[in-house]
Amino acid sequence: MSRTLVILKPDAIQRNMAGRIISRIEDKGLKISAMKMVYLDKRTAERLYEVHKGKPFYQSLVDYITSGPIIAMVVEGRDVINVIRKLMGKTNGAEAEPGTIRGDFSTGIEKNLIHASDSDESLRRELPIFFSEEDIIKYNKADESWL
Ligand code: 3AN
Repeated sequence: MSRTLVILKPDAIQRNMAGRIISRIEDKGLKISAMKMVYLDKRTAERLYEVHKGKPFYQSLVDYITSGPIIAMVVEGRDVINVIRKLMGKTNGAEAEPGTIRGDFSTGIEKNLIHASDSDESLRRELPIFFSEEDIIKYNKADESWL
């Protein structure tokens, strides 16, 4: 079992898609072990997106992610970083494959509904922005032995 950080971005909340996106995560057999809705302040947004500092879309990205509440989650499962990246689809919703979250629900490259850590290194940097170890709930699910 491994972990990843998933963020449902402001457009997911505003477009009433949080439930559908969470369902896809559950349907895949992944386990949600922490979840909270937060309003990111500018400083935290800049920390989350520090790798993009200097890129032409950086300021717009910080404005967007702070424009409304988001839902942050810790998701667990086998090879979960890669599995979630596949469920999300390509960054550009217009190019993302049908069947993926972005491919089905987004045509945006910036407003693309969901973020997930793209590597162990990103996870180590991003997860503590939202959750401490005590926030992550340790529990067994009834379907675990079937996955
Ligand atoms: P991903 O979210 O697929 O990991 P990243 O990490 O390359 O993609 O980009 C982080 C976020 O920055 C994207 N989710 C998107 O909101 C925004 N972004 C990336 N590339 C662009 C771009 N060319 N124009 C505008 N926004 C972008």
